[in-house]
Amino acid sequence: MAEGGFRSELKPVWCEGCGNFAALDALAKALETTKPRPQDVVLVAGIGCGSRLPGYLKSFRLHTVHGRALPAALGAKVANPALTVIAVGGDGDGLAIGGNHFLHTLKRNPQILYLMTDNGVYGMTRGQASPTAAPGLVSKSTPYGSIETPVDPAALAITVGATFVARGFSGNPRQLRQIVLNAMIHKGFSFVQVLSPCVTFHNTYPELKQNAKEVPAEHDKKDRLAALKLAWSETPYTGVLYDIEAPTLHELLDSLAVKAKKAGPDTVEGLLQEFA
Ligand SMILES: Cc1ncc(C[n+]2csc(CCOP(=O)(O)OP(=O)(O)O)c2C)c(N)n1
Ligand code: SF4
Repeated sequence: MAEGGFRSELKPVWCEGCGNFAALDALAKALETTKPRPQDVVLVAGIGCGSRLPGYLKSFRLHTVHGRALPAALGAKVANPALTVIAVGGDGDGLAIGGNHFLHTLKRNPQILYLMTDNGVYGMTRGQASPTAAPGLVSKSTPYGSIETPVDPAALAITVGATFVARGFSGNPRQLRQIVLNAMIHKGFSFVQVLSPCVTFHNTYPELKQNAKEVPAEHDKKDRLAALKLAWSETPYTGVLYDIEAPTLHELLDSLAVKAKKAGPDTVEGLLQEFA
């Protein structure tokens, strides 16, 4: 790959210091390492600051509507399984309006990488509380403090059935690069929550720098309960939490096709007789 690698000619319009820069860097490096051809890559996003990320990389890009990155990504993958499909977006995009898609895409285990830039607010619309907003967060939409229980995206992903779940932090770019690379080569759906501070409306860099810890080396990534405990912990653990092997959506669809072929017209006839 030539100098500049996968980065496009567009300059990010993010605020200086925004956590999204580290997510962009990690994804660009993972693409430069795994070396798909840019024309074989589709980056899909909804709407938000994090959702601008695909514009800064060389590939096909789908800038869809707010919350719909995952169904569009799944559509692209089903239409052309040979593509490397990557979805990106904020926690509002993926967990509020897009929450339903999050659940149903994960549990099908398609070969898609999903990078969620989680800043706990709606950055693009000027800092309202998002689904991951910390309890008590004072924002434009929660002037007396948020009274809701925050969603933990990594814990949710482990519970719902993702086969690769990791949490990175923009303030730990070395680890984030490794996480995104591992996610890229995982077989099946890989979910990476990036703790990505919005320096303009909710700057969590200082507290995350103080509290975030890397997942202990002895953690068994195949142990779902252990992964869930780490994800749920008061300490924001970063690293690969969960990583298992399971049939992908396409493998399952292929096995269905084989079964349908074997069954042949008998089954169809049998079925028709039932309705006769
Ligand atoms: C259907 C629809 N509803 C609402 C909006 C307004 N809107 C644009 S971005 C956004 C939220 C952005 O927050 P998030 O997805 O967390 O990304 P961030 O900007 O924080 O990266 C909202 C509510 C929209 N564009 N479309
Ligand atoms: S508003 Fe927040 S999330 Fe959006 S670019 Fe600025 S710092 Fe980043």
